[in-house]
Amino acid sequence: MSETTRIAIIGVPIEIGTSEPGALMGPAALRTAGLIRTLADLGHDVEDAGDVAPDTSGAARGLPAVARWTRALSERVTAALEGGALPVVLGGDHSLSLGSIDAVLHHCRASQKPVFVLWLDAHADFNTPDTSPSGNVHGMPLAALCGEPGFSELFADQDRPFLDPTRVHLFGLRSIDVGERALVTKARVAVTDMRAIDEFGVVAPLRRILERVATEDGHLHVSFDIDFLDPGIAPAVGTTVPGGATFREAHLIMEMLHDSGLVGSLDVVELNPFLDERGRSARVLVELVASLFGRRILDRPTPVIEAVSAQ
Ligand code: 6HN
Ligand code: MN
Ligand code: MN
Ligand code: MN
Repeated sequence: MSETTRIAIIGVPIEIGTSEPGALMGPAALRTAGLIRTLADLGHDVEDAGDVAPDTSGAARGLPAVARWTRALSERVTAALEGGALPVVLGGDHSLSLGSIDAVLHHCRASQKPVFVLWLDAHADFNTPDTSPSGNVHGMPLAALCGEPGFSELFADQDRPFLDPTRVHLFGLRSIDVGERALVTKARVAVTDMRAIDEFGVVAPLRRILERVATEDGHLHVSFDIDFLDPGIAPAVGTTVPGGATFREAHLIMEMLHDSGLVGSLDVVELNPFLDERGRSARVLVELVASLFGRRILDRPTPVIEAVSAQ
C-alpha cells in the first residue's frame, strides 16, 4: 500500500478566464464523481477546504478580476503547503494556476527548492495580452508566471518570484498560437508535443523529466488540463483539440508520477460539466487522480516497472 499523504482539496469555481461558461461547476462535478471519497479510500488523509470565493465586485472580468482569484487562491495554497499538506486544486479554468503556482513559488523560495511544472495540456497557455488572439486569460498563465510583460495587475507583491521557463515542461501540446509559439521558443520552455509522444510514447520523455526533478531535488507541480485528453474520452471542455492522450497514456503518466514520489502539488482544470455526457469526463478525471495518488492493480509496482527501473 502506498504511504498516507495529507491532501488539501481546494475548489476554484472560476470561469472568467475563458469565453465558454460552465467551468465554475467543475469542482462540484469532481466532488460529485467521488474524488474525495476515492482519495480517502486509498488511505490518504483528505481535507476538503471548500471553494475559494473572492470578492470580485467592481471587477467582473479581465485581469483585475482574475487578480482577485489569484491572490485568494495563492493564500489558500500557501496555507496548505505550510501546513504540510499536498494541495489539489480543482478548477475552474486554467487561469487559476496563476494562484496555485504563485503559492508554490513563494513556498519554495523560502526553502530554496527549484520549482518544476509539468503542464499536461493541448495548449501552451503562454500568451500575453499582446499575443492572445482571444483575450482569454486561461491562455496566458504560464507567460505571466514566467515574467513576460503585461501582467502587472495580477500579483500582490512587487518582488514576486518568477517561474524559470526552462523548468516548465509542456506535455501533449498540439495547438499553439503564432505569437505564443515565438515566446515559448525564445523562453526555451521544454516541450514534449504530440508529435514526440507519437514517436516515442509517454514513458521515455516523462522519465527524463522526473529524473531531472529528482536530481535537482525540486518541487514538481502538475497542472492537468482536461483537454490534454482526447475529446473522445473527455468531451467536457470548451477547448477540445483532436488527437489527445488516450486513457492508457494518461493513466500510465499518473502511475509514473505516483511512483516517482515527486509531485508536490496538483491542479485539475478546465472541466466544464455543462458539456459533459452523463458525468463521464468527471469520472475519468477521478480515475486518473486516483492513479496519481497510488491506486494500482496489484498491491506492488508492476513487474514491468520493476524490471525497467532496475536497469
Ligand atoms: N487552456 N491558445 C488559445 C487562447 O485563447 O489563448 C486557447 C487557450 C486554451 C486555454 O487550455 O487552458
Ligand atoms: Mn490549459
Ligand atoms: Mn488546454
Ligand atoms: Mn506574494
